[in-house]
Amino acid sequence: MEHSLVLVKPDGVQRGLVGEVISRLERRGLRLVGAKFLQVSQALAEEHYAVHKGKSFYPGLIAYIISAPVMAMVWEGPNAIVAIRQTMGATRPWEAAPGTIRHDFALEVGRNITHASDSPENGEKEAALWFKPEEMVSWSRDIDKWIFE
Ligand code: IDP
Ligand code: MG
Repeated sequence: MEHSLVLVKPDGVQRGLVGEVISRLERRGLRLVGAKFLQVSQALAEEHYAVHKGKSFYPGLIAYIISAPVMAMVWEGPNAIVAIRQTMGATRPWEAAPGTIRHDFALEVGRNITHASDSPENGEKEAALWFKPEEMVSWSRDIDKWIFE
């Protein structure tokens, strides 16, 4: 089962879209295993976005992610990485497919509502960066057999 770190970023929180994002992931069939609402520290922001260090948008990206609280979650499911990024839509909202979160709620790449891990390896890495093992819940749902083949 793959894991993905999902963030509702400061713009999504300020715009009241936490429930919308959670609702879409729930309806997709993904299973929530961890969640917390927090103000991101400079250190966590820099570690999370280390891969983008040196890029022109990096300073703005760090300022954006620490500017207000975020909703951080770990979701799991078969093919969770690809499925969740598909539900989020393309990074640049004007390239996101209709029906995706970034299409339906965003216009600018620097205000694109969500983060989702981009590979199974990064899903595990990011989940471990944001959550302690005891903050994640291993559970099964009664409807799992109707969603997981
Ligand atoms: P992703 O969030 O879809 O994985 P990445 O390429 O990993 O996209 O970029 C991380 C985040 O950095 C994006 O979600 C977006 O908020 C921001 N970002 C990426 N490219 C740009 C840009 O060209 N200008 C401003 N912000 C950007
Ligand atoms: Mg990324």
